[in-house]
Amino acid sequence: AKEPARILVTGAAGQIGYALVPMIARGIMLGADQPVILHLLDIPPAAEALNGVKMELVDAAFPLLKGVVATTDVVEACNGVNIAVMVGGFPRKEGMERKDVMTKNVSIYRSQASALEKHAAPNCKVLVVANPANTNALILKEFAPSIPEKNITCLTRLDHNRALGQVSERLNVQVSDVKNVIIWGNHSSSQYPDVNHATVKTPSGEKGVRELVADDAWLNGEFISTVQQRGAAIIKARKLSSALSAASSACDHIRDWVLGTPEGTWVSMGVYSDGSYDVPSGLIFSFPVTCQHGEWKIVQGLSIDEFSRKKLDATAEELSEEKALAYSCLS
Ligand code: NAX
Repeated sequence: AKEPARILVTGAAGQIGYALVPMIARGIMLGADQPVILHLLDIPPAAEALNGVKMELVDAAFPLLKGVVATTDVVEACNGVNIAVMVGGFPRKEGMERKDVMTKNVSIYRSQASALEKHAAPNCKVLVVANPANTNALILKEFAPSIPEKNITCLTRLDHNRALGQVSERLNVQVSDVKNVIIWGNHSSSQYPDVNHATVKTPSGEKGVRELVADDAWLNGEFISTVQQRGAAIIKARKLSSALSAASSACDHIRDWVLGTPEGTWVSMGVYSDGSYDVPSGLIFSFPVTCQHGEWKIVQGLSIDEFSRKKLDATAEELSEEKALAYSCLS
């Protein structure tokens, strides 16, 4: 039998946490043969609710779940973890300046970076979900210099999955037959959902999404804005932000990273830019990646047309500005 993997979920008393922890405990993140020990962190005002989540995890009697550490102590939470899913953060409230929200999150991610660096298991893989996700991940990277930069990522898989979903609805095909969309850049409305290399499995072989949709105006317009604005549409409908889809895509992100992407398929992950596709290095930027043996690699050599170039540059520009803002918040 495998040794249990220790998985940290921060913000575990929140709504994504509530959807995510049972998925992990059922083996959706790491597979049905991988026992897990959950480390749940939240802040003192949420301690009672966090304990309630722990009670429900016990009540669910998950066979793979070998233990639950529920705590408000960041050191205890980080101790020995193999995977860290960072969902906790300070939300933007009405009337708050961007800079004030950034200051709060920079300080959270700075201190959690140090705790992870000192107490997590060697080679711990980190996924930042909390917004601003790319920049929180960048701060975490900067303040955990001994964690390899390739181990620090942010979630854009939800946007990727949303793009697959939109193509599948439009073409009336199974979502599992659509692949290789790309989310470039920031997990914000400046992200660029790109279908230029995406394909659909059909009875007569793989066909390009552009060819099948045969409506460039839709693909270059409404499709992009629907994916970019999907989070806002969910809030409008549910009066709460995306939770089950966010949790599910966080599982997808880690599963593919650890267990590998299928041959011929890539996924989108926010990773530390090495300058590929002329994206400035030193940003956490969403790229198409393949994963093997627990490591991601940016897919190289894809053609970038002029329309795409502009969109990539715009989202990179926004991330550079966010990075500068984050640095200006460091006291
Ligand atoms: P909730 O407000 O329901 O939960 C957040 C939890 O974090 C709360 O329980 C809070 O007490 C806790 N928390 C706050 N500060 C903390 C700290 N310093 N340490 C540990 N826990 C802390 O938000 P929820 O809907 O669960 O969303 C969580 C985050 O995910 C938000 O930042 C949200 O913007 C972000 N999202 C990111 C997405 C992505 O694709 N990257 C999509 C979904 C989501 O909007």
